[in-house]
Amino acid sequence: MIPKSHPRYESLLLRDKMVKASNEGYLADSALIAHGRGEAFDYLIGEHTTYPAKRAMYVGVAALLLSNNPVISVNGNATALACDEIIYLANAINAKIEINLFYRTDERVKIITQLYKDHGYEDILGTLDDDIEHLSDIKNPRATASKKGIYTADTILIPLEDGDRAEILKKSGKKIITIDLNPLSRTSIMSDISIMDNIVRAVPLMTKIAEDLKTQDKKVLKEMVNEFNNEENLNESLQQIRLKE
Ligand code: PTJ
Repeated sequence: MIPKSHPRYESLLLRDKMVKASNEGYLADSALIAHGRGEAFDYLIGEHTTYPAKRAMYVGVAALLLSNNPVISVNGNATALACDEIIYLANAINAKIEINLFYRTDERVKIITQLYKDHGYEDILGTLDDDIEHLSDIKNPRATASKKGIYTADTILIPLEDGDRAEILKKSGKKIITIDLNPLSRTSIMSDISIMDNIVRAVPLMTKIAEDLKTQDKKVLKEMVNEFNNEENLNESLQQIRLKE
């Protein structure tokens, strides 16, 4: 039990969630290392949502609201940290949720499928009995996607995604939005819209933004997406780290 008065309370709570998920058997072996990398970047930006991250969230939500078949891709880490919040966001933007594991095993897929169902989300894709295809005919385990989900999606939100997979998605012509605390990662650089923030802060805020943007004229949303420059926004995100030196 972590006392609320602990100066690192929030961060320790997230560690606890990760350890619990690890014990439940649905995290990748390297999940805690990936989490640690995220923690380090979060520390450097002061563990708060920066202005460029917020701007990218608005544009990302606009792009998701404009798309015909939006999908939120979830892995072990994203599920451990924000399962309920991801379900709320999916409902708010009318997106599907697909299990998409870098280190895919039947056992992990089974546990994560059950977890989403236990949390009230029945229509989870990427399960063991789903119709799985290969993106752009790339016969590589990294290129698998559900026929109803990522395979036919036009816009995909990929929190905490590995670079190989982001590259394959990008090459297959999808619009990619990532949530990644590392603005230097291949995923952040390759994505169309990169949100440099912690998933636990970003997803709830994106749900609020969705409620706000839902009633906006589509023309306004299109302008927001067209005017956004990811490279510039990432450079601004990087400066948020330097400001802390
Ligand atoms: O569940 P699986 O098999 O799909 O595997 C998941 C991991 C995360 C282990 C896998 O995708 C992986 O190895 O990813 P990487 O290449 O380590 O990339 C993860 C990125 O997420 C890194 O750039 C981290 O900085 C970032 N990250 C970690 N924790 C958070 C985060 N970004 C936002 N919020 C976090 N809490």
